[in-house]
Amino acid sequence: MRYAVLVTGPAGAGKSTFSGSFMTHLNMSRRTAHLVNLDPAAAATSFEYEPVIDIKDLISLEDVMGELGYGPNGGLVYCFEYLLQNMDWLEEELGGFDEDYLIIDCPGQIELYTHHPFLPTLVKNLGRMGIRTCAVYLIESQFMEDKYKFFSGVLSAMSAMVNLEIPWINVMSKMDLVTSNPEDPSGGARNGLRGRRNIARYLDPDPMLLAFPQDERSAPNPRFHALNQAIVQLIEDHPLVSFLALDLTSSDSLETVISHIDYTMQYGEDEEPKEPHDLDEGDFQDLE
Ligand SMILES: Nc1nc2c(ncn2[C@@H]2O[C@H](COP(=O)(O)OP(=O)(O)O)[C@@H](O)[C@H]2O)c(=O)[nH]1
Ligand SMILES: *[C@@H]1O[C@H](CO)[C@@H](O)[C@H](O)[C@H]1NC(C)=O
Ligand SMILES: [Mg+2]
Repeated sequence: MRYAVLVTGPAGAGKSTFSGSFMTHLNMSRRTAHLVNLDPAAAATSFEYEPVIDIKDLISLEDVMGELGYGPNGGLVYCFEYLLQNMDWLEEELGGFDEDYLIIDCPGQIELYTHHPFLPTLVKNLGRMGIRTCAVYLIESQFMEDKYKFFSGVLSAMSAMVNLEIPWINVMSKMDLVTSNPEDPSGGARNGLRGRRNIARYLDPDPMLLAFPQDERSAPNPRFHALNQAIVQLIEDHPLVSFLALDLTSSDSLETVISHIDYTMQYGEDEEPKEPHDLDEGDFQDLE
């Protein structure tokens, strides 16, 4: 069985950093993993590991901008169209990996997650090739500083989820920025988060965060009241969007996220079924 994890989310969410830590963790668990880069704009320096497949070998944003005179946004769209038309290139490249685990570092263009056919087509192709796929959607912890920003992040995650019919895990990345100091009596207040309880309300979103503003300054324009109510209702009706906290400075945190990914993809189920609470206890060896 082959496995692929799509590492998705907006630009700067920490996708490439997480992909690298993920690679290291799998290697230390003696599991063979390969990095695939699908971001035509990725800087070579953003990779801790050399990608085995790199979209830049097919087309790079730099070339598109230089030779075809596109700006950065149009250039990216051109790159994705080009990859869509050359899916056989990707299929051929992916064909070389048996029994392996592929970590696919995706681009951060938000259009890709809302209405572009690129990811759905990719997922369909992976499925056809018999590769078991799941997606991880990262948003960074700074999104929790402002509840409106946070809800825009939740909505982008939801819209990505409904576009791709594969198992899905939402991750709140860069948690080291809000929980770095356990002694911090403000419990993250400096980040606009009034205490740990509030962090929990964001990770498992409480729609009332949006419904009842806590202070005047952040009160929404009354014109948006109906829209906010509709969003609150949506999140209550579809309690799909909760986040796993990812703090890369803690190996426990990384292990927890990876065990959820393994469980979601039923990694190693052919060997022995596993319950997620077993995984949380940290016995990963049994999965090999
Ligand atoms: N503090 C902190 N910074 C991070 C973390 N992950 C990534 N970053 C930083 O966030 C920026 C964007 O990360 P990158 O992985 O390139 O994001 P991508 O655009 O989603 O691939 C870089 O400057 C990283 O060093 C994290 O877990 N904690
Ligand atoms: C882990 O990484 C080392 C060094 O790059 C490599 O030699 C080894 O084969 C890797 N292990 C696995 C299981 O891929
Ligand atoms: Mg990146």
